[in-house]
Amino acid sequence: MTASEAAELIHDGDNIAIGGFTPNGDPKAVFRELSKRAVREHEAGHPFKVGIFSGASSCQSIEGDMALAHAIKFRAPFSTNKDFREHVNLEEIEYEDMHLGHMAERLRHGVYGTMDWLIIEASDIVEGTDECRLSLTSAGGIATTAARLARRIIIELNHFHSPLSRMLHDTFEPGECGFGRQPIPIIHVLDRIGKDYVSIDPKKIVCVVECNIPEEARQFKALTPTTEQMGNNVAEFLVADMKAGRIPPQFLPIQSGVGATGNAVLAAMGKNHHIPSFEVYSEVVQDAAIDLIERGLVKAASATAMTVTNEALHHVYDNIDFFAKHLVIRQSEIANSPEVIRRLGSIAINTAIECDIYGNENSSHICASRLMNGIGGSCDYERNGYVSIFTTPSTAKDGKISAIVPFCSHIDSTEHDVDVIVTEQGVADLRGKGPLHRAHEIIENCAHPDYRPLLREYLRIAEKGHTPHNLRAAFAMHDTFERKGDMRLTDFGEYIG
Ligand code: 0RQ
Repeated sequence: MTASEAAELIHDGDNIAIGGFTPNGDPKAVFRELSKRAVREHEAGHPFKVGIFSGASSCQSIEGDMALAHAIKFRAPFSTNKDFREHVNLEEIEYEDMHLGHMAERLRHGVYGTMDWLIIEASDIVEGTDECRLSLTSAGGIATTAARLARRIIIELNHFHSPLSRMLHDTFEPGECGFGRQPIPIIHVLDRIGKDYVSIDPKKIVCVVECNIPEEARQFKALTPTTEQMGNNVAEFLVADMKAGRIPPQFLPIQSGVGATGNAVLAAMGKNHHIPSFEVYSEVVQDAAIDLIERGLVKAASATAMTVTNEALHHVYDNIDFFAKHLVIRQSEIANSPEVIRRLGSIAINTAIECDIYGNENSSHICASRLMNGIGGSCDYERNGYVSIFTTPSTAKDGKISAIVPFCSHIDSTEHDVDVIVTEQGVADLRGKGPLHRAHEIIENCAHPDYRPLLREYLRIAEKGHTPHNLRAAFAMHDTFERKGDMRLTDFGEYIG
């Protein structure tokens, strides 16, 4: 079928599960037609909105164009798309921002109702009478579970990918809770415990759409002195922890989040001569990780997606025999499993929008109300990691916003799940410290010098207690930014009289 014929099969109100994870490995051809169809339906006065369920964020052709077409009724579990966020913040789309590691289980438990469709990208299909074996492309996501649960399946056979992509995959679905569920038997980063394909009931396959479409991968922002310094600070902190005997000499697997900062942190670790070659157990590998694998600085990597540029992806395909020995792509339920993260002792490194002086962290909302992206897999890793690190530049928007605030305007990882905060200014190690000790550490080591006097003043006006706060002034810096456009203009006197 053509992509537009396939798009005609979808009905208003349908729930669509998709393959892929981040902008990589997503089906693109049918959604490019579906968003056009939604516009036509709306012009003709017909309602047309669908639910979209995935492993993580997706690409412009899916959540961006469908949001612009006013065609998303519900979306979970993550997004990094500007158009999508705009329509969520207009209260047009219901979006559940949730842990990526829980998504497959929620689908199994029917939390989102029936999945009318799975639209999935493949690099190859091996047909059989009882089973079709589908080779995934650059991501694992929720493919195995969604293929089993969806009523009907559309496969995009995308020749942009190498059919050999299959060599990277390990698909495994855990048993059901309450029925003697077995442990997930991953002991080492590269352990393979499942199949290298997704098994599909041929009766469910409605059509195959052939295409040749590059990934809609983002280009990474170039390293800046700030991101490089944050990367160096993380690397030096980890070296000191290794010297102190808290991290064993063979090191522990690293998890590094999405975005420019995550990429910069990994690049800085690769440059630090005191860090031995290490392993990665993460939800995504970005370009920096691919480079480090090739240079032998990363010995083994496990992820649920290659969130890489098209150049890096083809480099992997061209050298698949090498990369298949060093990289495995899993289902997100396994990559983000608390059990496995805890067993391996992953060091979690994710990016915050803001942290407060007691260590609470916000990675999803701007000034409380407005969605940025979401939590993604950050809490899966931060809650269960061996050491839980959040990085953030100390300021945003040319210094008008401090990333260290008295109280986070939205909280994703609580102070109990945050061990270390790193900015370009320095490192606050919060382990073994009470709230006031933490506050001094964060203000003096991580806040930008422009904001340290304000944050010290906040502590002075806070009511005495275990975690001192002043309820009238806790959001004064945010409020001042909203009213005057610069947090540096905060006058706590205006709030406490
Ligand atoms: O805005 O794009 O207009 O310049 O946020 O910030 O500094 O470019 O950094 O690309 O690493 O993104 C937290 C959003 C950071 C990301 C976040 C503005 C800033 C800029 C982007 P512009 P940077 P990054 C998931 C793992 C989710 C949690 C996570 C993210 C834009 O890393 O989505 O890591 N994390 N999950 O100016 C107002 C502030 C701000 C601010 C930054 N305090 N107030 N704006 N910005 N701080 C992995 C998976 O699950 C796949």
